[in-house]
Amino acid sequence: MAEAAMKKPEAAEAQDLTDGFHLIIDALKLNGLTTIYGVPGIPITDFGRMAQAEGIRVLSFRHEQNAGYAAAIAGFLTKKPGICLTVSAPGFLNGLTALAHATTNCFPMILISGSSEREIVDLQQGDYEEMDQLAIAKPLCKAAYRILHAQDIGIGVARAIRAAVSGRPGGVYLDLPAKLFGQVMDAEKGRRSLVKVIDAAPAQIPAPASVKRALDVLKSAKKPLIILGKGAAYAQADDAIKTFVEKSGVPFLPMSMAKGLLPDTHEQCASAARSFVLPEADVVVLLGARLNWLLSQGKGKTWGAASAKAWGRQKFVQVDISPTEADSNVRIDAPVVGDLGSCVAALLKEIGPSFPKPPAEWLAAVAERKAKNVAKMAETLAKNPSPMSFQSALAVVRDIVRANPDAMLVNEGANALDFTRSIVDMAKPRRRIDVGTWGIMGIGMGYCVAAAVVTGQQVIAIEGDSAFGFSGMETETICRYGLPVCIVVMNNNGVYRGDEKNASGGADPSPLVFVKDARYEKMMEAFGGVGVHVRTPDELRRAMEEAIRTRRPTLVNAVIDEGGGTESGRITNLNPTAAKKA
Ligand code: ADP
Ligand code: TPW
Ligand code: MG
Repeated sequence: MAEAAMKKPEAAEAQDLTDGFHLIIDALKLNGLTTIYGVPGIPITDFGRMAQAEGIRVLSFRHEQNAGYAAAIAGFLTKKPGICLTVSAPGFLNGLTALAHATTNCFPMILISGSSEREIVDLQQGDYEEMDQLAIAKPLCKAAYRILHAQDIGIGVARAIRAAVSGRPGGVYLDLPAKLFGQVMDAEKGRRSLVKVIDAAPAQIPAPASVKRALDVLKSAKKPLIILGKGAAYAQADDAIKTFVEKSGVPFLPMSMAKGLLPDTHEQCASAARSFVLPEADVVVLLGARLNWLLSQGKGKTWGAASAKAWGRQKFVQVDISPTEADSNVRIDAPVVGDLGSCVAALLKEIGPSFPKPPAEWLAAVAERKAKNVAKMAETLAKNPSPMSFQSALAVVRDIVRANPDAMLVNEGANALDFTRSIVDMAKPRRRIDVGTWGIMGIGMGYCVAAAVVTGQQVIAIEGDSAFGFSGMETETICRYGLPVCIVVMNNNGVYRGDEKNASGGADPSPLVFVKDARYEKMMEAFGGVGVHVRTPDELRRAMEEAIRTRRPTLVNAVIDEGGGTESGRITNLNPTAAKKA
């Protein structure tokens, strides 16, 4: 782009004009949205350049999906919508998976996409990258808007921000046709048309009666349990949540991205006794967690019921910002609707000093089960098999994370995910980010970039070798921006395991296995980062410590026993079974 184009149009100097490009940039900056994750191209190339020139951090990715995942998790970490910027049609579609992911996970995000000429698109006359993007985005996000006129940019951006962060957060699509960018208007009028959003996510105070009802239900419990979900992590009400859990004395179970809200080593943490407390509990308090598949829909054997569809005996208290979440799967005896911070504050106000602690027998039973399982795990972790097992490698990661409690932990894969979640303790809130509600593969490198950019902290990514492959090209992005990311590829030669054979006896490998002994570390070396190939826990420890000491982009290719994993990790049961095996 010519130098001159970086400035406002020449005529603008004389007449003080502005244009669509600058109004969008100004609208974002006015609302504190100063980072964009995207991929350039028609019609947003100049927009990206100008945004960078105007002080916005513009991070370019190698694929829009990864930029989108970065924006989604930036939304989770900051409570502000993460911004993803894409080109029309194919770029938009590449970003759309991430927008849907953000919506499903209740993360605030705005996908801003350039689009082609409306009049040509609408008559289907075959424009460059023609697609009715607004219509396609609508069912996959919380709200979708299009801005046609420069004077509407202020309002359009404000609407997108409010839709993303208010109530239950989610993904918003903002469609910007190519023609909008060049539209010119009087600069002063333009300035006045911009909107600084006031109180984008207003506090939602729960009804006092609902708070009282919740505490009455909790008081009646003989075996209470608190489940912390990522909605509680998102709320950034860490102190209030900790105080509530500790005052109540109730054992708690963190969902994976709520790990660290209270330390996993907290004496009330019941993670190591999960399969005991879920069926045994009689009252369960859900704080920002849905009774979806991750909690067996609140019913079935997991909850001590006789059959898969039957309800257990539990009573549920559910604290959630969404008024329609309650009763989605089983009866909720005490719904408390509001933002988590306000709800927990209200619960704390009511709870008083004389609130009864849970019966000692319950606490003792949980503690006993915990101790038994922890001892069993310690035995496994102490082994040093060759090749490394997931457990012997993750024992190292556990130590490194313990020594670096502020580091961000990104995690995806199947066995690589499940073992990490159960072995690696988190000490602080919002340090663990993972596959989320869909169990999606591919979030890895996008999350690494955003985590490093948003927090400035060291990032450690524990990646299945398959999982890593979905976004592996972004190692270049990590090197380009010099981010302190240490990726550990748990290399077991395939999806779930690497020892499977082609059942037909043919020459093709099984659909689940990859090239044997692939040297993933060379990908990082290709872009100037550090690559290390490790076969033992000691080598892994040294490589990770060095990565953290130097803060250099590092990929550690950790050779793991290719027969050590199980199908789908912990969720083997979700695979349909054939009457006749292949
Ligand atoms: P997890 O996967 O950790 O169990 P879910 O994503 O299933 O968590 O549930 C998160 C829940 O948190 C959603 O129902 C969402 O409406 C809720 N939530 C999100 N933000 C807030 C908030 N600020 N206050 C209260 N609830 C929230
Ligand atoms: C977008 C299905 C779930 S887990 C997984 C796949 C392909 C990879 C497991 O292998 P990996 O881990 O990462 O090597 P490990 O340790 O067990 O060997 N496409 C998307 N999302 C999902 N969840 C899948 C496919 C899947
Ligand atoms: Mg694998």
